[in-house]
Amino acid sequence: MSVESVFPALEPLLPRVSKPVQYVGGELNATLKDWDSAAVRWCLMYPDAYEVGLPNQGVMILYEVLNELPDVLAERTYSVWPDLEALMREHDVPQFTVDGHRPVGAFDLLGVSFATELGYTNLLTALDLAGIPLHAADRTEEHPIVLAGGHAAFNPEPIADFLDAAVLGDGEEAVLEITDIVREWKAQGCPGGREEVLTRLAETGGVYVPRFYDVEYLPDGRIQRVVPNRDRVPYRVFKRTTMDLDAWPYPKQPLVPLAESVHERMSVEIFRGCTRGCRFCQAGMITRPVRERSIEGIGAMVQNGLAATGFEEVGLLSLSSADHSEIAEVTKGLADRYQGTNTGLSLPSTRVDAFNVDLANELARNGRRSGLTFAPEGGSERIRRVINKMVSEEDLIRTVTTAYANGWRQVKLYFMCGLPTETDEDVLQIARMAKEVIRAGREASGRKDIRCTISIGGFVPKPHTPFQWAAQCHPDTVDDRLRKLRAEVNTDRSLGRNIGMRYHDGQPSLIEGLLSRGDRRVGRVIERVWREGGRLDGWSEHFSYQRWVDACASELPEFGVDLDWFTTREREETEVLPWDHLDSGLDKEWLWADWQDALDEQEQDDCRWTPCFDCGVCPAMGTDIQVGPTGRTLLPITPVGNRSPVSNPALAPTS
Ligand code: B12
Ligand code: SF4
Repeated sequence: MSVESVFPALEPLLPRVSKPVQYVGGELNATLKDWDSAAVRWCLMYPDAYEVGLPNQGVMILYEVLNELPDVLAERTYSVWPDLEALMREHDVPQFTVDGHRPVGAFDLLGVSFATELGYTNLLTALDLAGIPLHAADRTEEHPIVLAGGHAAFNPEPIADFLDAAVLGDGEEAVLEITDIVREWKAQGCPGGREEVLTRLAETGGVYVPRFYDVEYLPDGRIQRVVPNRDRVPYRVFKRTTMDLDAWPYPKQPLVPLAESVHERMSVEIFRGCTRGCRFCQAGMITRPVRERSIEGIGAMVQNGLAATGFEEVGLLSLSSADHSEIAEVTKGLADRYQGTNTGLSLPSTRVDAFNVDLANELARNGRRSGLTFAPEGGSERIRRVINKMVSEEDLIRTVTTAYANGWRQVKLYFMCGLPTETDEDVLQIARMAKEVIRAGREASGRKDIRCTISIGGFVPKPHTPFQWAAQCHPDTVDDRLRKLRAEVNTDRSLGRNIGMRYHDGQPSLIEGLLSRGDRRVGRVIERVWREGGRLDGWSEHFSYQRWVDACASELPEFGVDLDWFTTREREETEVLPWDHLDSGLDKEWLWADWQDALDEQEQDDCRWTPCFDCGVCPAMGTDIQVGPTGRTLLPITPVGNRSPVSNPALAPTS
């Protein structure tokens, strides 16, 4: 049955809201397919405002992978701002897609990509506006299957009541399998209804259906066990891993935003996974093993993507881009190719290493030499041993000195506050380090106008990391340490005025901590916060700490737990964690041993260059690290103007 566009009802509202262009759709490379001829219809959502959501690579990839199937249609939706939400409620306009302005409630599946837990209340807004019951248990065959993915889906328990299913890990192949199952079930006339299609998904072992699992609690509030409550459902759900990135060169046709967005550039993911072993980093742990894209694959994606979009900047994206085994060849090859054009190339923040300054110099050949970003993460060598970020103060000074000597004027350093075992002294070291950086930089560059910005985030312990057992630091302690740090920066004005300091206060991190390590009981808190007006919690102007504290105080005592219990409480080895039945491949015993090593200030090597240390991922997932050097030829060195073909015909540009 055909579905009408809601645009005629939406259009008159747009002049009354801020940034209306974000709701219009029709971006370059957007796809709009015929509704009636599609066998399976996906709506993909990034649960934040358009300006944050549109550049999201995960959604872009899945959108394209799905739309390439002739009988499948995928459209996108983003969170609407509160001004439009109010008007939509007043005029009965449902949550809509930006592609066809079709009501989200009419799709077969609503796939939501969670990079951060602070998007949970946005899910509830979208469901409610779409007319989809908030609770999965209240939905019928009329409603879409609500499916979560992205990093936060590795512990979807806090939103378990609102989800029909969740997928752990890479989505490229998973969405195709899910599509096959839904297509077949629909073609058979939807036998057994919603229950049956969810069972078919669950029985693959790679789709988690929370309602098929019962959680039993101990009298003290801890979890006793999580067990499947029916046959055909596995005890543990495994994560998905896309092994050969060259076989998945997506997005081939990146979307170009209509309105201003957080990323005005094209990104090419040069590898996935990271085995550096930073103990705080959930992304590094859950995306193992490392899988590199080949030099030719990267070159073709850059060339095709630029041709398809007209972007003038390309970011080489990954969790630690300078670690690609052929990064020097990649950067030199690209810099040669785009020399003399308007194309800028960049790396995201990198490890502290002088080699990375060479890379940055290479990439900046074409243009501005503004700022470089490094991530030492901890202020003292002691705390860096705890978090397994092996950088000495000497390395740092040498690296930034090289940067300033090479004409870079601005260095940005990322740190965290509130790390396990941290003391005031560890944090104050950040100020001393920054001053040393300015001193050394002035000497190396012979200039006084250099800058160093220190950017500090509150540490949040995350599931599937060695710090999953750690007590989260209370926001009052974090704020107090940051105040002391500011005072320390300012003790010497001649240096302090060249140091910028950016930080967020500690309160949102505590709520992120609740949502990261929470269990199903936290769902009640999320719902209450949303009912009390909680919207767009990732935005400081909308976030209300008090609303979350009050909701915890109302909803949690009944279970004998509270906000502190979920956040500032250290867990014991034997405690059943809410995500233990969700298999990221990491061996829990290995994680515990690594947590003990952290407390003993013992470091762990990177298995890319040292023997496997048995974290468990490769045997559990049947995978292996995939790194070069491949010895394959470089990108053609001919500048783009001359357009020579790439050496691998399979990866040749499409235009
Ligand atoms: C670019 C980027 C940003 C950009 C752009 C965000 C955007 N719109 O995409 C900006 C600067 C805005 C940003 C902001 C933030 N980011 Co950020 N960001 C990244 C970065 C560098 C790349 C993300 C990416 O494109 N990955 C590649 C894509 C392909 O992977 P993916 O999105 O996970 O998608 C795959 C799967 O997850 C899955 N999948 C995803 N969605 C779905 C949905 C369904 C239904 C299914 C089936 C599958 C599926 O399929 C995809 C393909 O395989 C990552 C680090 C990294 N390399 O991953 C950090 C990262 C994702 N960000 C992170 C954080 C913490 C943030 C912030 C919260 C920081 C802050 N304190 O403000 C904000 C949150 C913004 C917001 N409100 O959402 C963390 C996430 C922490 C975690 N959970 O481990 C990461 C991992 C960095 C890190 N190491 O800490 N970020
Ligand atoms: S199993 Fe071994 S090789 Fe694979 S990611 Fe873990 S430590 Fe590295």
